Amino acid sequence: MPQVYLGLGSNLGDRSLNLAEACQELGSTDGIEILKMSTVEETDPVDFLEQPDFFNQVILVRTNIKPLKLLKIAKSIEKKMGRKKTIPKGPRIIDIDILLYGDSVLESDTLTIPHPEIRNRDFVLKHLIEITPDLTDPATGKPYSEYYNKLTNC
Ligand code: PH2
Ligand code: MG
Ligand code: MG
Repeated sequence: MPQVYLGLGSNLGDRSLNLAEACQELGSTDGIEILKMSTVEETDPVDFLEQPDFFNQVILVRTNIKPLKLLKIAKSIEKKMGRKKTIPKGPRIIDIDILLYGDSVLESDTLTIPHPEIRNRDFVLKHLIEITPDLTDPATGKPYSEYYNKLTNC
C-alpha cells in the first residue's frame, strides 16, 4: 500500500489545535492509517509574506485511496474545519497538501506530485527527513537531505 507524506500548515486561530484536529480527521477516515508524525515547527511565512507565522508539520500515512480522491478528502477536511477561500497562499485555518504519494510522479491541472514547493521549503524538507532520513525524491532520485543541505547552507 502506498506510503503518502502529507504537509500540514495553519496560521489562523489555535494553530496547534488545528494541526491536531486535521490529524484526527485524517486518521479517522476510512482507508487512511497514520504511521508517523513529525514535530510541529513555527515558521515564518514564505511566498506571501504579510501574514501571521505558521505552524507546520508533516505526517506519513498509509492508504490505498487514489491521489485525486485523497486530494478531495483533504479539501473536504479543510472545508469542514472552516477554511475559507481567500487570497492564494494567504492565511488559512488549515492546509493539507499531498507532498509525496509512494514513488509516483504525476502532473495534472489539479495535482502535482511531488509537491512543487518541497525543494524550496526548508521546514518541509526538515520534517520529511525527520520522519524518513534516507527519503529520496522520486522525480530525481536524489535524497531530500541533499536538497535540505543545499537550501540551508546558502
Ligand atoms: N503555505 C503557504 C504559503 N506560505 N509559509 C509557511 N511558513 N508555511 C506554509 O505552510 C505556507 C507558507 C501556501 O500553501
Ligand atoms: Mg500549501
Ligand atoms: Mg493546499
